[in-house]
Amino acid sequence: QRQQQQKQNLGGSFIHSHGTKVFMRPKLDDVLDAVQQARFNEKRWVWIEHEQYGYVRAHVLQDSDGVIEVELDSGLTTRVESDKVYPMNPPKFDMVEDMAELTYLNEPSVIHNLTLRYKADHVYTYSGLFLVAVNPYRKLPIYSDDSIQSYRGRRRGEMPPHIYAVADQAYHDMLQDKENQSILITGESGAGKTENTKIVIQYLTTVANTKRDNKLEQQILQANPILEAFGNAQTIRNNNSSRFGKFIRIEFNMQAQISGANIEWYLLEKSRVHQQSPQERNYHIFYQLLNADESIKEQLLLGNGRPSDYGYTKDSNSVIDGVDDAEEFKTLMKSLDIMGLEHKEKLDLFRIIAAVLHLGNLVVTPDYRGDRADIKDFAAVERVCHLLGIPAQDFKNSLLSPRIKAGRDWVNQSKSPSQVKASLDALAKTLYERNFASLVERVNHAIDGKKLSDKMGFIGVLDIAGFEIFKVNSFEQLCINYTNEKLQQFFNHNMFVLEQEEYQREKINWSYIDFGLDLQPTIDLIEKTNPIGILSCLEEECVAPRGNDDRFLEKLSKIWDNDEGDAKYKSTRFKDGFIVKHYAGDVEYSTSGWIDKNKDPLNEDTTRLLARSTQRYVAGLFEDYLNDTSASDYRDIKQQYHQRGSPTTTPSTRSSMISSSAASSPSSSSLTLFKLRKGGGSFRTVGQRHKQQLLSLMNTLYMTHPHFVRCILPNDCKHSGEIQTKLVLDQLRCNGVLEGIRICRKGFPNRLSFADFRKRYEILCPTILKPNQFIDGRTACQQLLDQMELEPEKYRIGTTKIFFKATVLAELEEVRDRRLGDYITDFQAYCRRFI
Ligand code: AD9
Ligand code: MG
Repeated sequence: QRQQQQKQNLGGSFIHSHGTKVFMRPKLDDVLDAVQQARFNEKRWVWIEHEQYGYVRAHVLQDSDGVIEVELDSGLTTRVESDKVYPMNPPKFDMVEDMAELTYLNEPSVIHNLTLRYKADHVYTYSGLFLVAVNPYRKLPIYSDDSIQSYRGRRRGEMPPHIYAVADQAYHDMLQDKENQSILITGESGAGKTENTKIVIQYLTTVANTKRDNKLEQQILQANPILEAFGNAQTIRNNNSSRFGKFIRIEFNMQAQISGANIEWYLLEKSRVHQQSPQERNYHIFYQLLNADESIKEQLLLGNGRPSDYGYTKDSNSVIDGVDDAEEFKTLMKSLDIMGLEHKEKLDLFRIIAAVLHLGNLVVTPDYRGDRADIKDFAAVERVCHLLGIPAQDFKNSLLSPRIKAGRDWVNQSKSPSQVKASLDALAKTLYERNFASLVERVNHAIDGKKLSDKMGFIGVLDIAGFEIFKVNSFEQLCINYTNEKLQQFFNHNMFVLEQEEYQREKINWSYIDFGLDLQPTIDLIEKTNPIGILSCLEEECVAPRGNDDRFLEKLSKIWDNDEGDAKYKSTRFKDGFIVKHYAGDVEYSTSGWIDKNKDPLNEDTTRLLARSTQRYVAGLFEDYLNDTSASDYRDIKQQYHQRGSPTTTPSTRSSMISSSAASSPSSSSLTLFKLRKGGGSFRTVGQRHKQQLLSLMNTLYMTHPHFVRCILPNDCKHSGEIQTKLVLDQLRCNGVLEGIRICRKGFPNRLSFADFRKRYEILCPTILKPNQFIDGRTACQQLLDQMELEPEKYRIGTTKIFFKATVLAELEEVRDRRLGDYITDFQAYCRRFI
């Protein structure tokens, strides 16, 4: 069927080696298609917008003065404005594998094609430079070993679109160009990013297997169930939703075998540890551990506890349909074994999980005076402290009346019950995140491979949440949307800027297109330091005495809210937040709680205890607090601001900053800024850490040859076979696919050097180029192209290369293959004469 498609794209004919067109003997399918085409030609078919279905088919009855009268398939006639009517592609384009080939490239045609393909279980479709992957929501028989083998070393277009084809292309490009590769997989929650990431890794570990010893490959594959146990959770949209982003780098040696791997993680959703929305769950590991063997549970003081017995799990779903947490725990243990973790190491990981569960069960009540907090059940405190290896009474004191430095003196500050509860939750979140960080570090240690000198390069796979627009958007959404803005800019940079630079270098006839997708102003608004952008402004407010959410917002709108038409910032109607114009749409952010979210305040008295824990693992998690004073945190951050030359808060002494912040808000008295473990040593807030990590990711990506995969959620009910048009269109707009197709078709995406072109396609015109005759490359290629009767708009000849419009090379390849086939047949016939 695919071949037929290509034939049809050539208008049913082929260009023969001598440049003449030859018609094939018609087959039944071709005849049927011709009939279908003839029927299509009888009327002028169009798509029109529809409230419920997005778009519906219709044909034009009358067209006058900008208003068109159409008849729908249902027989209904209606009048529509001409700009709401979209031309339909002829039926031969149905199910086309690369949407860049569509004659009419409009939204209804794209969605029509994706829907047809999806219903026929073709979940992968190319779209110019993207691979679009629609979640099938069922197991398809396209991921077998045989399937992997059939994609090995094959050209794009030779096999149906597949994530294997992308993985193979990356592998091939790495070997051929000796260049690092990246595969960027984005999409909404539940769209299939993580599944496709796993499939890429499955492919690479299969094709680049060392055979002798596949322990490393096994470990790389097992990293995933481990990360999923600790980093994934059931959400309304996805029963196995990744609550963090990741970049997995697979390293290769000069023999093209896997020599190691590395995982980088981003933005773990910590708030889930202490609160979940209805119908969602906490991280899988909590439920898995509570379904573990009794012996492990005994050691962790969990007895025969169930999810309903613990504060942090009792309000969530205790089971997921079709998932057996006990089995999952066994799988996790096996994966940890393969990773080489010893019993003690495993127990330490679970120790933190159990401690978090116990922390959630500490009941904070008012003491006899009514305003101060108390924890009556000392045995419960002892359980937490036994697991964490810290003295129970000191821990209790650190929670109820932490020692803080006010000026030169240390004083004890009493806390209210809600403040203590908040610091317990904060501690649970930090314990969980640090445990996760340590786990990834441990996994990296196992899969790091030997530091070989014969490194060929790496293929990095990025699995990160796509653009988010919710009813209420907060700091977390800003971080993820900022990430996507940068990734989209990366795409634009690659596809448009580099592309056009190359055209210029090659002096081909091309007028520069302003694609109107300059994302820099929005990125500046978020990350700039002068004028101070959103993240830096937040940072300043976090360091400032009496810094708070309102003042942050006020400052921000003073700088950025202006009446300029192209402004990317706007205040909200009720002045309770701001609106950012992202490339994917306007997003309204509510700024309540941002200072706390960014500072991630921790009770410092407690962290100092933890840093001195008798449990080495626990002490290791908090070692950065060992010789800590909050004052140095403040000083560090202030210094960073001075160095960057951005506006700072009014200079004040260290002690006054501490005492005034102590007086201002309950949590900031015991405030400690989040610090990156073993990550360069400097102290950072959540925003700063993310900005830094993103910078490093972008630097890595800019040094790679990227491949883009866009995952699409077909419907919001996890059904296979059902496409909700509007939902899908929204995603195609947000993820740049629609814009990408438009731009790809305008340019000349395929290119070959004169020498390569001549070598490869000389066979098509053997009569022109005589073996020993000198013709310069450009002239030779021009002659070849003239002989092929290729229409001039399909290519451009540069100074060293020829550029082709999408699909042209595919046509030439097919003709070449056929020509080669003819030669072989002739040669065989010739040989037979001698037998
Ligand atoms: V999230 O942002 O982490 O919440 P993802 O990662 O985009 O999300 P995920 O890969 O976890 O989504 O896919 C969601 C579910 O869809 C999976 O658990 C599978 O049940 C289902 N899925 C996704 N892709 C495939 C596939 N290629 N084949 C079969 C799939 N099922
Ligand atoms: Mg995921």
